[in-house]
Amino acid sequence: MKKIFLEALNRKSLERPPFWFMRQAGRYLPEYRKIRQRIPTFLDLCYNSELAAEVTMQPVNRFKPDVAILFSDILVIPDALGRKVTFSTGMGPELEPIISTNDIKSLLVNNVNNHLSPVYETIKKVKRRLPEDVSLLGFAGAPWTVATYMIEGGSSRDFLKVKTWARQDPERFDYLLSLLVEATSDYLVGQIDAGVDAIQIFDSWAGVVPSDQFKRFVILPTKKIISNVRKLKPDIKFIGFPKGIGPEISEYISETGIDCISIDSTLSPNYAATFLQDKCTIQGNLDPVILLIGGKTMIKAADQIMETLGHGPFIFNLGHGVMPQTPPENIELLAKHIRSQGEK
Ligand code: 1CP
Repeated sequence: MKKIFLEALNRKSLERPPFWFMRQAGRYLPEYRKIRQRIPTFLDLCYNSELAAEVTMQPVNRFKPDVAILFSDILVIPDALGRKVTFSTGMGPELEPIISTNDIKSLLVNNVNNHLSPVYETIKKVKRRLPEDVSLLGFAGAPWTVATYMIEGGSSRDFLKVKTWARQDPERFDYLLSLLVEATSDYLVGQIDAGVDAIQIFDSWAGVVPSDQFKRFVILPTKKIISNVRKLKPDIKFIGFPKGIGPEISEYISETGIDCISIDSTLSPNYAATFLQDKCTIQGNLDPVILLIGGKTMIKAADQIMETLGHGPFIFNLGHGVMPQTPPENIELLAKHIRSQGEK
């Protein structure tokens, strides 16, 4: 049986777009909250391969998307590198911040495959449970986005510490990024060996990088990861999600070597169809807030996106992650609607 997600990544146009929803597992699902209650911390859940596999399958069972995304987090990389990472409920992630060169030198760059072996177990378990036409997507955070959490010590509003550091001491910042490139490349090769079909690189905070630093801190590290991984895995497909980067998106596509660009909801589908879709597959970009409204408003907005982008290689998705307040029934309705496109 064909995996239409992989066909779209191979630039084929299809009868209906393959679809999945960014952050499709998580707190908005009662079945997720039930499992989460049984486990003391979020990272314990990420490293419990049996439960992580179950949580990966939850949205697949409910919505029948064309893709399952591995249940893990972008911050398992700092955790594997030996930084303290905690997630307290309602607080977001907290990390022991990187301050000095010694902090960088103390990172355990050779610890990744060993520390993250439970994630590889999750992948193997999910592979056994997935229907054969559903693809498994692995992922990692891009070095810039992961570095923001490591230097800020968690989520940030103004990114003051990381931006000051990158401006005042770009060589030292490059050094940190280069270690993240190596660790992330190892991790992604491990995911591919365990069985993922494709990879998404989340650069959720790419949009806060000043334009004169964009090439150095967003494009080059991503390009290096892709070329490192492709040396060992030449056929693997990559999706890039450099959220909020605006017109720099063309350079990101032509320079990094990605096969598919995931666009956020601020970029018009029309722009993507006219200027980007001849260069790579487009993924996106329904505003996740529309999923809180549901009904006709949601279906109309989804139809507009499919009409504009459905003629070329396209994967239906959201512009960013499902919000915790989302009623799962709205996603069920949307999933059914997209699946019905192939039956017309
Ligand atoms: O309380 C809980 O159960 C924790 C909530 C949660 C979940 C369900 C976190 C903490 N991470 C996740 C899972 C997760 N994170 C997945 C797999 C689930 C799926 O997609 O179905 C993925 C792909 C991620 C990726 C991730 N984590 C990103 C990139 C995507 C994005 O949304 O921009 C980022 C930035 C993170 C960091 C993170 N982890 C968790 C939170 C609350 C955050 C964001 C904090 C912030 O806004 O700065």
